[in-house]
Amino acid sequence: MRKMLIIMLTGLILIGVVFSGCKTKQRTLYIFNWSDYIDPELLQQFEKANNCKVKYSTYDSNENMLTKIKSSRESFDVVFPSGDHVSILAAASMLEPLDRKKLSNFPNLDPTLLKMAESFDPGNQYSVPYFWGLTGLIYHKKNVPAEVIADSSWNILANPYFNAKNRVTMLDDAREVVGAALISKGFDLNDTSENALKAASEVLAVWDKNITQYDSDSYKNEVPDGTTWMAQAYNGDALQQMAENPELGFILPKEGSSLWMDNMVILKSSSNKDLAYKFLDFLMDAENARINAQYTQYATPNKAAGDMLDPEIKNNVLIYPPRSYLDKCFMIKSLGDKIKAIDTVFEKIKMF
Ligand code: SPD
Repeated sequence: MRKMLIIMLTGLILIGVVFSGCKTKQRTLYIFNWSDYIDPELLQQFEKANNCKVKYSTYDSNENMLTKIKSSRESFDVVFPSGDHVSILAAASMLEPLDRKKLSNFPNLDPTLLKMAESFDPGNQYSVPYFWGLTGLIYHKKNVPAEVIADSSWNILANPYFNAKNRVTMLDDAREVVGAALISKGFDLNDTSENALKAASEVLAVWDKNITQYDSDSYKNEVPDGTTWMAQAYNGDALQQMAENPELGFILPKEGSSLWMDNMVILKSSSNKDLAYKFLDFLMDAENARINAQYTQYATPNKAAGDMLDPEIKNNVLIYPPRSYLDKCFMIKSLGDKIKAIDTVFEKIKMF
């Protein structure tokens, strides 16, 4: 009898140990996002509130993100593709259809922007808008005289002032680079017709004489430190640098610009979907979205957060340009197989 009692007690103690271990065992959420695109304090808060670890990795282009999630042995739970890449990932059956019941903060999103997002994700089935933005030119006032900027055109990139200086960069992004050339010639950024791409190639051949490198990250350090004088840049990234350094300027070129929306998605292969849902919902919380928008300086699709933004963010025309400017901008669309024509133009320019 006594022996039986000891066996039962030992069993109970073992069960207790196993269960308390489970309770405290931390889950890990794998996030893959653009660089400089979240307030790091929010990640810490999320970890604390959910007793979990966040393993956070970054990328600098949709193309790199796609290659990595297809090839990496590490599996990611939450990724932040731009609209055209939401379409690409959904067509490849890589996305989890979102269960709105698990996203209590979804009503915080702006219905107008959700409607726009339907152009790449019909029914908002797989993605939740995260931030939207525009692409322009960042420069150092000490290195680029006001008269060079005055024209406020994409063609500043061809200005003889930059000849033989090796001080100008563009993004390593076919859609952005070829898109800027198309827009500068009055075409839609999504135009893949022969005459549009011929015109874009001619413009790029001229700009390229002044371009030192096509790179999507280095301008964030190199414009402030003077290595680069002017760079094609995402508006929020430029504004983050400008907040630290009043000698920097940024323009949205007068011809118009690319307009993009980045989104949160859960990968079908995620092994942590419940935690992934919690993360999406956490970032959609009005206060968290406000904090994040103020930190990143990108435009938030979260209406509840937008209403609470500091006036200097809300009224900044480089973040929220007037309707008259947005009408000249083009949303980057998924082009299916036609993307090859744009890639070819870009690769040829990079080869010279
Ligand atoms: N550092 C964040 C940059 C986000 C840019 N995303 C959109 C790219 C569209 N080409």
